[in-house]
Amino acid sequence: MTSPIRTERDGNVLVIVSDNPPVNALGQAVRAGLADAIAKGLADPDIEAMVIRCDGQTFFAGADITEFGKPPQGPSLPQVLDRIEASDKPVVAAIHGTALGGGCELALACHYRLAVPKAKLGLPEVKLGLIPGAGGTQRLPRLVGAKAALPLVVLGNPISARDALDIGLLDLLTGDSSLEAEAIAFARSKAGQPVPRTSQGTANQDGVRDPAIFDEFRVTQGRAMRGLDAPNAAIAAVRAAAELPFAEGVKKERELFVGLMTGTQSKAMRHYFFAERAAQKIADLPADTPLLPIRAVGVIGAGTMGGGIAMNFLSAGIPVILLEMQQEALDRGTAVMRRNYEASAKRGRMTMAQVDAAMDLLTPTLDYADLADCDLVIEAVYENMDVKKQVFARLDEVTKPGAILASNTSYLSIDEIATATQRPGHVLGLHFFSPANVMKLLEVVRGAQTRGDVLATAMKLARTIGKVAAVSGVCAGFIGNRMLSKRQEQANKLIMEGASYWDVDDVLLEFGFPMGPFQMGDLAGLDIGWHRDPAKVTTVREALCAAGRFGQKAGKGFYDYDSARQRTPSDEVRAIIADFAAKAGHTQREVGKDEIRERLLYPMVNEGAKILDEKIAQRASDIDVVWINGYGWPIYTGGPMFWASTIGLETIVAGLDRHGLPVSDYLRKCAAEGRTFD
Ligand code: 3H9
Repeated sequence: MTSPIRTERDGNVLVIVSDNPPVNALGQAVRAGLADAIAKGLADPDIEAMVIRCDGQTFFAGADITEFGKPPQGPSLPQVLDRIEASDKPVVAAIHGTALGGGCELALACHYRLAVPKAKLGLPEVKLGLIPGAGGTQRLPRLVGAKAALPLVVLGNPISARDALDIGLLDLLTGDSSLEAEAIAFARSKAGQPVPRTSQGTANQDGVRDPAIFDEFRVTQGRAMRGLDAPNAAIAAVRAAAELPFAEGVKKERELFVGLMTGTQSKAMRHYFFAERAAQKIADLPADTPLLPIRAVGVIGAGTMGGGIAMNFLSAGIPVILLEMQQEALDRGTAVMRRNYEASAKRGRMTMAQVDAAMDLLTPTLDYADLADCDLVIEAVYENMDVKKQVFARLDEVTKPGAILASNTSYLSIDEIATATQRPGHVLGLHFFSPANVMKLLEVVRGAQTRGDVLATAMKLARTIGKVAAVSGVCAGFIGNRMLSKRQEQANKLIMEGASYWDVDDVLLEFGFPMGPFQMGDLAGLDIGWHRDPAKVTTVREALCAAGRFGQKAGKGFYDYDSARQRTPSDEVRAIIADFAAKAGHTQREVGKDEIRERLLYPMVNEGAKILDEKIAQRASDIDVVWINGYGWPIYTGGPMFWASTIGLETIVAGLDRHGLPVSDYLRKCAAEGRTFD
């Protein structure tokens, strides 16, 4: 087998090149090749300096994640990096693309680091439930200081080459196309000089002088770290870099790394990493399916949803024609969009010039004829089949042949909507989640007649606008809301049987969701869809509306809210629920948190199993992708289907049976066979 590492000579400089597509992951063959190449450079008396660079789209994007959990094969990454750093001939990292995880650690072990301006550097291991395990937590603070290292190691977000230069992680930015030549010249200029070794750097002393920075960071980043093990371990590792000599700090890092690697959180998060990528692949669609050009997008409806959807495209530089029925609604919608952009600018997420550039791409209109040249039109109007059909019939008339027509419906049949057109092959669902400009998930709903190129184009487009897409077949509520309805059904039943609604919310919060169903109702507004007749009360929700308890915006809903929007359970609501339960003939009883958790979550797994069995989802991991990105399911449990397999499908079946809840044949069969879903 040929090695992915080759060497090229440029006078007295040895250029070590990795060619390991797609992302130059540091698998065993790469590590062995690097170790050999360094040894070769050291042994050759004519070589005075070395450059490490990569072919293809990126510098090393990290350790090879597919090797995790398998028996380790030497040389290990820490060993290779120690050999690089120990070289007394200067070694220069020449970075393009993304130097991530082990790739960034490799760069840290080199004596100098150069990068093209578009490069990104980072230690994203926490996103895999890990911390850097090849000396990164010890070398980085010694190079850039503990304060600058903390966000990189603990939050895992990559930074631009320019920011990396500013904090001292890079030595030099090169021209876009002269990286290799400049790296060689740089290496040559350092030949014969003593090499700076990052492990001997002293910038970490800021953490010694001001040890409070670690606790302060933990407090300010508490929300981002909630429920996760890795970020706390990452803080401990960076702190060790301030407090311990290098060799002992590395030992501490390894201890923490190994502990995380063998834990369930990292297993779940690695599952998610591959799940997100698998979700992009459509089993019966060749990877080279031709894509349709999307140069202009139409959006119907300038309400919260339509406006949010439009912003995704504007932000990606794609012109949008936004259609409304009334001028006033159109003006209101566009004003809200501008306000949202300006709020992002205030938070430093974009510049005012970018706000203007995005808004300049928007054409508001009241005239369907203006949609004639759109390549894609997304409808975000009222959830009513007759209304949707009218809109689609109209769109079919006004748009050019071959334009894709999409519905943002969250429940309705795409197949039925498609019957209103002469182009059912060009109709599909694009289900965005609210707020549509923020939430990551895009459920792409494939109708019975949706064409392959239309589907492939939608999947590609999702990436262009920064969404994580998952494909769903047609059924009421698709993957996400179909499972949500089972949870909501149980939540409503539980409070009738005597569970307190705050316990229901708290169980989900404790599980790791950002909020529970009753908090969610309060946030969204309990009066959404309310008939507005206080005399007509048939549900708890209607009773709350009749009592003026519309949710957070009214200062009261299920909960009472103070001026800081802190919630307290309400006696009035407690009485309303008890009254309803009595009328419905329920004797209320104490319901423990275990029962609540099982009854909320197990029926979701059962519904997920049915969704798989009916082939509405292509694979179990797609369901995990939907729930993690669309509904706040905690990523560190891997999503509902992965979580179910970690606690055991037989446990789920036994729980459902115990609570007298339905169990699908498919779930029972999987459990009986002792297997997992995938
Ligand atoms: C680490 O380094 C631990 C060390 O500290 C300690 C060690 C001792 N390994 O994302 P894409 C595959 S932990 C194996 O679609 P993009 C990916 O599955 C690692 N495979 O491309 C996909 O395969 P397929 C820290 C990997 O252009 C294909 O490459 N590093 C790895 O949108 C293309 O990926 C990270 O966490 C890997 N490390 O984005 C970085 N990376 O085609 C993880 C990717 O079969 N990677 N693959 O589906 C990324 O963030 C993105 O892949 C990257 C490219 C930004 C690089």
